[in-house]
Amino acid sequence: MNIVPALMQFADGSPVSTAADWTKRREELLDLLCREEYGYAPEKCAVTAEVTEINPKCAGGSAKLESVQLTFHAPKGDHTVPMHLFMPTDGKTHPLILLINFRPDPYDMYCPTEEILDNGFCFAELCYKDITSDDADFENGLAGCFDRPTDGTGWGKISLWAYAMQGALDYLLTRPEIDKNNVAVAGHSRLGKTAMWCAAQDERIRFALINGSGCGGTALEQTKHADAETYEHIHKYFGYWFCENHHKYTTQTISSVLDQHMALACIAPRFAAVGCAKDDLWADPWSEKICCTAAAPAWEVLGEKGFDGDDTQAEIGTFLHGGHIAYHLRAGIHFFSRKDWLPYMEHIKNNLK
Ligand code: GTR
Repeated sequence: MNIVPALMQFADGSPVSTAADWTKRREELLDLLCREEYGYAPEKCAVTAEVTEINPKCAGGSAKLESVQLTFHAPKGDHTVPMHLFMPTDGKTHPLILLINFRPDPYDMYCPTEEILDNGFCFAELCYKDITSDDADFENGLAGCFDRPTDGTGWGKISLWAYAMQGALDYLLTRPEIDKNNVAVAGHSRLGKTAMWCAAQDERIRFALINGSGCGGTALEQTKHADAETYEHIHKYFGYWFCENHHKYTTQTISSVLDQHMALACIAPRFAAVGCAKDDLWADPWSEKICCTAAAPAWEVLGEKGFDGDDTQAEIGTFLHGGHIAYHLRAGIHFFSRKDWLPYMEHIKNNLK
């Protein structure tokens, strides 16, 4: 498949053919994605944390739950984001999954909390609206604590949500209960886009669990199928998720500049797991699979297996996990299901460092 623009080619047209080339290409791509899609995030600020409540026995008694208040000390003020942090109480360190979710409930319909803990993970949750609202208001919450560039490259909301996940990690990685080598971020839909963009930028993250992320996530724009969301649609209703520069792109004009395989590829040589539901045509599971194929050369130039699949349409029950990018397709609709979490946890367990 000939995806334009080429992933393995620098902007000046020269080839990306060594691991050292890829390191430089990744920097170039991250800069392109900041400038033309998600917007540049604010400068890193200090984050402090306070544990305000501890439930020493939760989820059947084998884990504890801490309520943590994360305070971002930003140039225009402080903003505090609550976080739930579950940790098994067996005295061992455990891999972490950090979920950015739609609701603040620790036992939410988008996460089988007890099952995640039983699988030996620490589990942290942020609610995206506690960071900043899901609308075009750039003055509330953490958004109001920074000046936002007005030259078209200023952070969209996805970028700011991802920024807050990174701030949460600053704290989480200080916790002795957490295995720092095995950190995953997860999200669904708009928050799947967010988890992907977070992992693309942050090399502390070993696993990105990217669920139903679709347009602006892991669905390749140039291959969009009938009934799929396109850039035109997303800009009309959710333009504030992206930087203003992105609004000029359509499915037709994007091809010479960027596409979503570039964002996914920035996770190389780490691990990404892409999951979708068969009836979620809006997110376009097929274009997500093509995107995995298109991103794979980034792993291959680093000597790793990229994607153990091709660009044909998947059957229900597909779980391709022989490479660093895993892909699964389950039956059903747009949702972050237990049937998504199971392959994600398996992918992590198979690839622990
Ligand atoms: C839809 C949007 C998608 C997806 C979804 C969600 O309305 O068009 O891009 O992000 O919302 O977040 O549930």
